[in-house]
Amino acid sequence: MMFNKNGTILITSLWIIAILSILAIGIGFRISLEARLSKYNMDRLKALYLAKAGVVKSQGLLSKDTKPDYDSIYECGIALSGEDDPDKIFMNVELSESAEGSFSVSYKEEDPASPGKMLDYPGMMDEERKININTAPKEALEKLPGITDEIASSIMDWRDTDDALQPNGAENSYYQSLEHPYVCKNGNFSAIEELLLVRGMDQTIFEGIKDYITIYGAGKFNINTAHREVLIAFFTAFGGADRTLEETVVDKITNYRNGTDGQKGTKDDNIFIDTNIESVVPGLSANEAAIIGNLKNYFTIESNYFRIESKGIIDRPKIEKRIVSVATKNDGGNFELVSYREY
Ligand SMILES: [Ca+2]
Ligand SMILES: [Ca+2]
Repeated sequence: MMFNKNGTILITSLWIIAILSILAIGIGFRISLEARLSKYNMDRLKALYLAKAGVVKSQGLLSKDTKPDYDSIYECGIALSGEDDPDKIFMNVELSESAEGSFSVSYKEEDPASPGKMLDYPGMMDEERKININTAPKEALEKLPGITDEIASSIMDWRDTDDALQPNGAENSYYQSLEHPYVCKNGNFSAIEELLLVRGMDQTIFEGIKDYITIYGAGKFNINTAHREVLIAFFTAFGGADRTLEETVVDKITNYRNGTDGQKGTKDDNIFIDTNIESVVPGLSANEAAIIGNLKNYFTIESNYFRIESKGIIDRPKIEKRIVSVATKNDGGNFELVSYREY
């Protein structure tokens, strides 16, 4: 009887040990999962703060710019001297020797030499290389790819404060008559995506122009940085009557800007340091110089709004956080953010 009783106790004990072991393994697995999850969350947080470091560094460089009178694609918002190089200043920056990650401030733009191919440009992007949809005259807006007279007029009605229709425009009466009615803004665009609310605009047209438009800036484009599409829009709107001639002028300007290597945004780029560019651009005919003269009210050589696209990267495992922000000078002379988004 004793033997049988002991046997029962043994079997019961074995069962208890087995059940406890299964529980222990389960708890152990859960703890390691939580540890891994919290490392992932920590790394994401570190990546975000690395990206923030990129924004803060860029803001600091903007505030220290010793050449604020003009900005180019290569020296965008910063002053370079000697062996300074935007690549070293902005790319793969580590905060310490033992850093587990880095940040990079750069933006992607199409390579003008091979359409469709995107290049990564180190540093900040000025907003004055684009057309400001809050201030641009209708004549320039309607020269953008895909923008009809009707859309350009509707943009004007969207942003003007009155309810008076432009010819071919659209005011509140139109937007209220839609199946899902909404109010005409009668004020400035708060984001470029707001264009999609304007009569006639659609996603396809928007995709075609989104890289050339902005809501920032005093209204003038920067002749040192402006996209070819922006130059073409203004030159064909105000240059004269001869489209071929205007395209030739634009090519002569961008060729001169690109410098001897023919690449935009490189060290040998030529910079316009005043608006009398017709006396600097080589090979202009009298007619072509006159076209530039007609444009004088629409361009400048400096920029005041800078887009900072900063990526924080943790190396292993690879985790990336991105911040897109826009900075401009405040009354105290420092650059503050007017837009900020984390991705
Ligand atoms: Ca209006
Ligand atoms: Ca160049």
